[in-house]
This record gives sequence, structure tokens and C-alpha cells, in this order.
Amino acid sequence: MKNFKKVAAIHDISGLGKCSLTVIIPTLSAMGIQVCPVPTAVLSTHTGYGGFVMRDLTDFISDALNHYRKLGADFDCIYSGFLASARQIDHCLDFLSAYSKALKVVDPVMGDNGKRYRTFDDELCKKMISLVRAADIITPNLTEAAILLNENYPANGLNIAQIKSWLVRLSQLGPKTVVITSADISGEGISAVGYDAQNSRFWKVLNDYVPAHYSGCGDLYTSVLIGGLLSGDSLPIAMCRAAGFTKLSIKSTYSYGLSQSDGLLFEPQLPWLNGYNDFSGFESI
Ligand code: PXL
Repeated sequence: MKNFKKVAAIHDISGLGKCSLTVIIPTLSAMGIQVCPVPTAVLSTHTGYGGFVMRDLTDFISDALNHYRKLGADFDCIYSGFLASARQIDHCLDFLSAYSKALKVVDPVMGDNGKRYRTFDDELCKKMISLVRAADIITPNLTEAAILLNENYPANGLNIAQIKSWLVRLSQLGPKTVVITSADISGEGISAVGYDAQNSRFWKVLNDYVPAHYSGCGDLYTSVLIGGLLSGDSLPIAMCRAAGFTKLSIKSTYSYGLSQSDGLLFEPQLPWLNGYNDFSGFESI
């Protein structure tokens, strides 16, 4: 029988401003993968809107895990993202050790564009390292990579040698696969760069430049990356699949002139995920 995959997604759910679970559930579902949401917080909007209200669900995560253990429930992948308190990191670590055979994906959501999100303090950022250590795959953006490595945000970008050294240093924290989703490579533009430490291979997929910034791009990218990897893609093919769908969603949103904080117009594009596409746009670096 076909092996239908299940992903436990430990992320927030925000009412307005598409990101986290409101992006992850439809995207992975369209790829034929079941998402089992474990909400870390409920927000009226994502943190980029003024005056948002938030309910922290820290204790819910451990209760949900206990219930899944009692049921003998299994997951093919545990995927953590936006966390509402430092204590949630301990609960995520319990999830990762309870499902040691699952693919452990940590998106160390902490900030973007050189700035931390409003709800992330020093304690949470410091503790994020322990979650990164337990992961198989991490998908930081450039801001998060800098925080994890205790480096200043490289406002003028990095050269290829520097970016490769950042990838290696991130993998030395624990994860055997590292993808920096928005590496600003001086003179080349924004690319996703990946490192497969087991085979010592580095990969790059260049993004098209669009003069706008939308919330939820990282969640969309990582969802498609996970969907690809769980379906048997190689790392560079999964990176191309993720880049292709993210690019299409960004360009479509831009073409309609939609508000940047509302997030991506990805819903009409979901059929792309099941079409025939060219995944050769990667480079070995
Ligand atoms: O996409 C990252 C993200 C997730 N969840 C919430 C956010 C953000 C980014 O702004 O605010 C609540």
C-alpha cells in the first residue's frame, strides 16, 4: 500500500496575514501530505500588524504529545516553527525525542530583514539553539542564521566562501542539512543555499528580485521543501520545487498589487504543485 505521510506541525495559527499553519496546511495537503497541527499560539493577526492579540498555548503542546503517545500515534516528520515562549522549546524537544525516527525539521523562526519579531526575547533566541541541535534539517533566513551564529546581520551580503562557512558552522550545531532560505550573495542577489553535510555538497538556487516583502514566504518555502523531501526529492530538487512555488506565489501577489502584510496569494497556484515543472534551476557551489 502507498505510504501516506503525516507531519506534526508545531506552529502558531494567525487569523489575518497568511503565515504558519494557514500556509502550511493547504500547501502540504495539496502535496498529498496530512498536516497534524499542534498550535503554539493563536493570534488575531501575525506580529507585523499593530495591536494583535495572542493566546499562548504552551501547556497545550505537552498535553497533545501525551495524548498522541497514549494513542500510539506516529508521524513521518515533526516540523517546528513560530514559538510563543522559551518553555515551548522544551515541549518541542520532547516531541522530537518521542519521534526519533521522524524527519526533524526546525524552522528557527525569530526574525527577518535584520530584525527580531516583537515576541522574541533574548531567552527564546538563546534557547532556540538547543532545538537546532536536535534537528535533522533547519531552514533559517539570513537574519536567523546570523542570530544562531552570534554574527551581525550582513546588511551588505556575503560572498560565496562566507556563505559556505556559515552553512558548515550551522550544521556543526547538529543538523546534517541546512538551508538558508534568503542568502544575500554580494553581486548575485538573493538565493536559497543548501548544505548536505553527509555528502559535503553545497547547492544554490537563485531567486528573481521582486521589490516587495511578504509575510509567510519562509513557511511556504519550507512546507514545499518538506513535501518534496518526504516524497523522495534530492535536496537540490526539493529546493527548486520550493523556490518555484514561492516565486510563483510572490510574483502573482505582486502582480495584483496586494497588501504586503496580508501575505501571499498562493491559493490559486496550488495546482502548480501537482503539475509538470522544471526543477533543473540549481547550481552546485
Ligand atoms: O512567517 C513567520 C511568522 C509566523 N508566525 C507569526 C509571525 C510570523 C512573521 O511575522 O508573526 C505569528
